[in-house]
Amino acid sequence: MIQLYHADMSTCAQKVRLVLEHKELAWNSHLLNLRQRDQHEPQYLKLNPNGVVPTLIDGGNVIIESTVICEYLDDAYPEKSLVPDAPENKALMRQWTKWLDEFLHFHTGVLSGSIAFRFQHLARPKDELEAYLSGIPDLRRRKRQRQQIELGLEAPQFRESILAFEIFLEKLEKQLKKTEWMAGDTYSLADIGYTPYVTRLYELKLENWLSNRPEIEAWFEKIKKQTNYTNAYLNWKNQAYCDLMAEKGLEAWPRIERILIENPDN
Ligand SMILES: N[C@@H](CCC(=O)N[C@@H](CS)C(=O)NCC(=O)O)C(=O)O
Repeated sequence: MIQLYHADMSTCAQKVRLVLEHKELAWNSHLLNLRQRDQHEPQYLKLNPNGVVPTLIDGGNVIIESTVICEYLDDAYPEKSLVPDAPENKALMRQWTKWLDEFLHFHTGVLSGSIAFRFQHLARPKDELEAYLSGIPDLRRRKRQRQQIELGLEAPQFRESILAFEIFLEKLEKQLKKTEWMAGDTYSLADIGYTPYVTRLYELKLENWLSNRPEIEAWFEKIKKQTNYTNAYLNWKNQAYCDLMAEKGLEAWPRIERILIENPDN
């Protein structure tokens, strides 16, 4: 049976669970606690040297990188395909998922970390925090984590990440004016990829950001109605994380609004 190493609130793990549940595949859960540093355990690093979730094992094959895992699942289990037939829509889907990996995922990490998750890290003893930081294999990620934990909304990349999210929302609204789903007229890996990232805005109670974006709101209503959203997201929701995100996100909104208003492109 398929084995998935994942975490309840990880956006990348949510993507993979959305695919597994859409395809109604049976899978075994190996739930990691990222705050307890399960992802840095030597046994896990043998599977995923980057020290991140998710990791999928299927028939002895170890697959890492959430976008690659999603594509793998669609190739290996083609029923209820999530890849559009038309080559141009397939290309559009891949442009979206590539942009997610190269751009938006990083900025979402800054947003969630600087606004909310830093408080989980600050609550632990200093030596535990240092052990966590020095266990992060990727040095760029390690530096970013330290800055967002120590500086929060004052972290140098916070403003840039807000503006990056604004670019994303503009781009998505524009796309959804043209097509029913993100990569054409069918639900695809692009919609699945971005579902956790739009969900994150609601978790952080930043939905005001969407108030002039009716296409995204309508798209998200359709997303929430799919059974995989219940099975892959709602059923795995960590209430303590959501409470923290809601509280800290509401506090951060005036600051975010100011950044958006001051944005020279506005
Ligand atoms: N490019 C990787 C990124 C994975 C990633 O960033 N995972 C995060 C959770 S969304 C993680 O495991 N973080 C570990 C940590 O916080 O130490 C993928 O798409 O699988």
